[in-house]
Amino acid sequence: MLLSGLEPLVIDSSSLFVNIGERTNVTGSKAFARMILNGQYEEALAVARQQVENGAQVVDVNMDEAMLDSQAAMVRFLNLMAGEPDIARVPVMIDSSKWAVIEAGLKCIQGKGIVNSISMKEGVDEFKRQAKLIKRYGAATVVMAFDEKGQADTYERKVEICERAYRILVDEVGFPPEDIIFDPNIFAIATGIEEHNNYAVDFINATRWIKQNLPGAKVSGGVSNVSFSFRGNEPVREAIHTVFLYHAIQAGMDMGIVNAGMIGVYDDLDAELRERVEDVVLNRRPDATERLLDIAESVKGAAKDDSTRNAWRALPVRERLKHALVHGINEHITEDTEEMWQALRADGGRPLHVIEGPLMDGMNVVGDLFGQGKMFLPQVVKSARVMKQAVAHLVPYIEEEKRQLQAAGGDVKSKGKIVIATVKGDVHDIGKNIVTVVLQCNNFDVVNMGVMVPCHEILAKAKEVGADIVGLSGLITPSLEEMQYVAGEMEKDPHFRERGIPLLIGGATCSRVHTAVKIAPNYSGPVVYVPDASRSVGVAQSLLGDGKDSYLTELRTDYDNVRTQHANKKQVPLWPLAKARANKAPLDWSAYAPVAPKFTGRRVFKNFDLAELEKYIDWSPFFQTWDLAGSYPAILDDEVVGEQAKRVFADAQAMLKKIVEGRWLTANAVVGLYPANAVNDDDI
Ligand code: B12
Repeated sequence: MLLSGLEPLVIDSSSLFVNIGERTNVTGSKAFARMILNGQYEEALAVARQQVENGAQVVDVNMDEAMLDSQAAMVRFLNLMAGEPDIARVPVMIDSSKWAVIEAGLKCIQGKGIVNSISMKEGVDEFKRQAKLIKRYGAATVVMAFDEKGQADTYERKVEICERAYRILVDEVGFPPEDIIFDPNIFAIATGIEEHNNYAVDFINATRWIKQNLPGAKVSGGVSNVSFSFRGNEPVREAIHTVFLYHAIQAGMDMGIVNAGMIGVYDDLDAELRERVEDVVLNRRPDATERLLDIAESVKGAAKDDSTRNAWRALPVRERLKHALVHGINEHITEDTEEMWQALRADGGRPLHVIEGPLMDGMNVVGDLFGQGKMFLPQVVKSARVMKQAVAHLVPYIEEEKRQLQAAGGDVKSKGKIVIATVKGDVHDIGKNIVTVVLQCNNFDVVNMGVMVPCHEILAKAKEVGADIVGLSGLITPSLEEMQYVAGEMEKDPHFRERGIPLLIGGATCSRVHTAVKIAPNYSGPVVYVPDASRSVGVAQSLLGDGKDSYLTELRTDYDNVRTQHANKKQVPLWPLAKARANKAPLDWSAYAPVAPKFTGRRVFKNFDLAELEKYIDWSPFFQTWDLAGSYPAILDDEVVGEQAKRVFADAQAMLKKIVEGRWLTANAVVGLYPANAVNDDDI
C-alpha cells in the first residue's frame, strides 16, 4: 500500500506496525473537542503537530460532534493542516460516520489519504457508490465489518462480511485490493458478559484469515476499545493494549488507531499481570476476567506507588540506562549518564565509551524490541530523545578532551574537511551527530548537513566547501540503495572522480560486506565502511595522512577478498522448469528391488543420546557464522583463515563437551517413513 502526505508512506510486508494518531478526534479527546467547539484552531493544530512529532505515521481527523457543523470543521481543519509542512508530511485519515463530511474532506487533502470508513450497512448500492467515489479521489479506504444485518461480532461474521465486501470491491468496483483496509471490529472484553470473552480472539483470528485469504488487503482497528471495561484503571488498560497488539500484529494487523501513551513494552509487563491479561485477551480460561479483576486494583495501586514505580532506580547504572532508554524516561538520564561516565573514567575510559558501550547497548535493545513488534514507533521516538539527552550531556566532556590535548601542546591544525549527511529518505541522525562531534574534537572541520539530504545537495555542498571526504549515514534498508546512487553520482562527476575524494559509509544497517560488494564498485575512489564513531577518526586520518597509500592498498585487498568470498557464495544460475525436467536423472527401476524399511509410519525418539548426535554436526555453517569462508574440515588447514578456524573450533568443542556431559539439552525427534511413488514429475 502506498499512501502519502507531502512524503510517501509505503506499507508492505517488511513494514512494522503503523500507528495512527487518535488525538485529533472530537469523539475520543475531550480537550480536542473543546478546542474545536471554541474555535481555537491554532491550539488544535498543535495537537496534530505533537502527534506527528511523537511518531504518528497517519493522523486521524474526526469532527463528528453533535454541536458542530462537522463538514465545515473538517474542511477548515484539513486546510489548516495542509499549510503546515511538518504536519502535512504524513497522510490523513478522514474519519466520519457521515459520507458528506468524508467527501468534503477528500476534496481538501493532498497526497493519498484514507477514508474511515465505509461499510455495507446501508446496502450494497450505497457501498459501491461510495467506493467508486473514493477510488476517483485516489484514496484508500477502511471497510468496517458491518452489513445490512449489523456489525460483525463473531469470527464467522467478520470473515463472511470482509470476504463479501472484498469481492464486491475488487470484482465489481475495480477497487485496488492494496487500498482496502479491513476493520474487523475490536470490541471490549472482560465485560462480565460471557459472549464478549472471545471478542479479541475473534478479531485476531479474523485478521489472520483476512491476511491469508484476501490478497493485498490490510487490517486495522481502534485499539483502546478492547480495554473499555477497565476504564479508570490505566495500568491494566495499558497492559491489555500491549498484549492485544502483540498477538494481533503477529496475526497480521498492519495498523491501528492508538494512544501511544497507553501502550507498554510487552517483555516488560509484570509476569503475573501479563499472564492474567493474556488469559483474558486469548480467552484461555473461564475465570480469566475474575482473576484479572483480583489483581487490577493492586496493579493500579502499584503504578501509583513511587517505590514500585521507581524500583528500577536500585539497579546497577548500566541497567538503569537501558531501562531509561527502553521506557523513554528522561528524568534521571543526565545523572545516570554522569555516573556511568565517572565509572568508566575511573577505569581509564573516555566519554565516547559511554556512548558506544552502555548507551548503544540500550539502543540495540530498543531496536530489537521494535523489530519484534514489542515496542512501537512513538515509544522509539521517546527513546531517541533520551539518547540525545545522554549524548548532549557527554559532548562537553568530549570537547574537553580536545582542549586538554591542545593545552598539552597537541596538534590543533585542521586535519581536513568532511561533509556528512544522512541520506535522502532517512531520518536517523543520532549516530551521524555523534560522528560529527567526535571528528570535530579530533580537529576535522565537519559540515553536518542534517537528515534526508538528497544526493545533489550533498555533492554540491562538498564542492562548495572543498571537502576532502564525504560521509554518508543511513539506518534503513532503502538508504543502502541511496548510498549506491551517491557513489555512482560521484563517479560521474570529475570533481570527485579525478581527486578520488573518499566516501565514508556508516549507520546500523550498513556493513563491510554491503559496502564492498554493492557500494564500492560504483566509485573508483576509496569507499570505506566505518562501524562506529571512534573508528571514524582513525579512518579519516589514514585517508588523508602520510600512510594513505598503504592504507588504500590494504583496503582494496580486504574488499577484493570480501567480494571474492561473496561471489563464491552465489548460486549457479537457475534453469527454466522445462529444461530442468528434461535433465532429470534417467533412473531405471526395473532391475531394482528396494529394501523394505524396518517400519513405516511415525517414530518418536525421546531424550536421544547427545554424544551420538554430536557425530552428525555439520560444522561448515558454524564457520560461516564467524565470517570464516570454507568448508569443514578443509577450512582448518586453510592458508588464510585456518588458524582462526582452529581456534573457534577448539572453543566450540570445549563448549560442546560441557553441553553433552552436563546434559544441558534434551534432544527429542520424530521421523516418519511413508510409501511414495513417482508419477511423471510428481512424487506422491
Ligand atoms: C532511534 C531509532 C529511530 C528514531 C530516530 C530518531 C533520530 N532522530 O535519529 C525514529 C523513531 C524517528 C525512527 C524511525 C524509523 N525507524 Co528506526 N530505529 C531507531 C533505533 C532504535 C536506534 C538508532 C540509533 O540512534 N542508534 C544509536 C546510534 C548511535 O547508532 P548508529 O546510528 O548506528 O550510529 C553509530 C554507527 O553506526 C556509526 N555511524 C552512523 N552513521 C555514520 C556515518 C558515518 C559517515 C560514519 C563514519 C559512521 C556512522 O557511528 C555511530 C556511533 O558509533 C534503530 C535500531 C538500532 N539498533 O539501530 C531503529 C531502526 C534503525 N529503525 C528502523 C525502522 C524500520 C524505522 C522506521 C522505518 C519505522 C517506521 N515504521 O516508520 C522509521 C524510519 C523513518 C525514516 N524514513 O527514516 C529499523 C531499520 C530496519 C531496516 N533495515 O530498514 C531499525 C533497525 C529498528 C528495527 N530493528 O527494525 N527510528
